[in-house]
Amino acid sequence: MHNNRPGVRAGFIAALLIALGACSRGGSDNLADAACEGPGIAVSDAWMRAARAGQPTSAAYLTLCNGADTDDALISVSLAGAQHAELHQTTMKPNGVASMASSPGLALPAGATANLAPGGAHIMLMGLEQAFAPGDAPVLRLQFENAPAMEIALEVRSITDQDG
Ligand SMILES: [Cu+2]
Repeated sequence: MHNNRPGVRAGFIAALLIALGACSRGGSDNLADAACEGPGIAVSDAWMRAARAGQPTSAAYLTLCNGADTDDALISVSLAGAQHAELHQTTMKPNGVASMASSPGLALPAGATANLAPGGAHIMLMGLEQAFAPGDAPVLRLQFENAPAMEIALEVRSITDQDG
């Protein structure tokens, strides 16, 4: 039976190293370890929550993969049909209440993948001028510190019950 022990311990140490690696990134907790191959920045899984007519706000999410050799940052976003869009970060307070604040930019180190997903970083869409329904393809414009600006069509998903 005790033959199993080294395996168990190795597994525990591996888990510990993964946890330490996650902490050492210091604040960039949206970064994932998924491999990212160039050239340039690639966007995937870009979507926004559907919005009814008259609804003032919604949120958009996406995955950014910086395949370039240089660090970059997402510094500005805008959406056709929304007066204003900005990067937000949702955090959980000690009392369990979620709150969000605008963040100045999203760091994209060379080779890193950043996930904007419900409960974390997101693109806040404000001053909506129209409804957004599944089947629409609103255009999101992304501006980076170094890479050229990019326009992508968002998939609209009928999830409206939650902010962030
Ligand atoms: Cu927000």
